[in-house]
Amino acid sequence: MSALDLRQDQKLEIYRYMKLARAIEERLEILYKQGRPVGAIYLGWGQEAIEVTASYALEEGDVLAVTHRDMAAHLPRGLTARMVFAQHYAKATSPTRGKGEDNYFGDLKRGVFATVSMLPDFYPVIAGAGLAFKMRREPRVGMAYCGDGATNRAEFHEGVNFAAVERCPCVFIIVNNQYAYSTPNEKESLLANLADRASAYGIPGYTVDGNDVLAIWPIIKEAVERARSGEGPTLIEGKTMRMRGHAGHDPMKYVSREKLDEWEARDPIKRFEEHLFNQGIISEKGKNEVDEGIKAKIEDAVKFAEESPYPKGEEAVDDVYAA
Ligand SMILES: Cc1ncc(C[n+]2csc(CCOP(=O)(O)OP(=O)(O)O)c2C)c(N)n1
Repeated sequence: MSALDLRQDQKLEIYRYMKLARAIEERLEILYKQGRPVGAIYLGWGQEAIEVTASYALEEGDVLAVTHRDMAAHLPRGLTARMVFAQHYAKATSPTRGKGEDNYFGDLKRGVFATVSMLPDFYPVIAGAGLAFKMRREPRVGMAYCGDGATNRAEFHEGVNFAAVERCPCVFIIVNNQYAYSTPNEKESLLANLADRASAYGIPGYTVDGNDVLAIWPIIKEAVERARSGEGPTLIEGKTMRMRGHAGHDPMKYVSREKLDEWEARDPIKRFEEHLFNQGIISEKGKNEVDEGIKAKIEDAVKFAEESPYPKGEEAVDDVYAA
């Protein structure tokens, strides 16, 4: 067995993170409709395989920078359901201590940069983090995520090109969920595979089924190791589908029922669960235990968020920087 094969315990961990992400979003969607969170919700429902498997390949000391829809990617880094709900409620106990809402948060102690709104500004930032690691001769890796739409912005080009030229230890993930808000892939780019752009930067690029943990893992793992051993960055596109609107207010009328049904049949959690059952890695009893554990975690996290205080007025400008 090589590092490119997932061990059973790793498979179970990825499975738990994916299910936790889905359960968090299921509850967030309900709470949003009840007007409980203070801001928007950007769900990554349906994207859990690429979201979780990519960041799971990082190690302690590595850094991760993700965007508005990538809550699931935070979980393998140790961010908790309590943090996610407290953040959406803008409570004093949240990672931004009530100064932000939705997925605009991070935790430097866990190597996760706090998300910024502008897309894909984390590509150049991660290139910079990679350059710092290289200059300090630290065996650390930086990973950035962005969506398919974001790849058409200048920062994407600047970030990937700089990292390529400087051989920065970076892994760039494109979560291709078919749409940028209501704009479909074919109106964003003429390329069938966005990872083909890698050849323009002289680096390896891979397009992978973003709903298949087993297909994603070896490609990401190899890219992380490649970066760590000084061979430079890799661009990886995971093809997936956003199964909810751009944000909570969007009924997604621009996507046909047939298309959603097609992707529903490829649901990443159901597919991975089937694999775990077929391999005897999980039983019905084991699955129920996972579900019960997650249910308890969600109840605890929502209660924690609901009961936490809002920040005090006099803390309004603490840790706030303005130019
Ligand atoms: C530079 C910039 N322009 C516009 C926006 C507003 N905006 C936020 S998300 C989004 C769509 C992004 O699409 P994509 O990159 O495919 O990611 P997805 O939302 O599908 O996950 C837009 C236009 C932004 N955040 N930054």
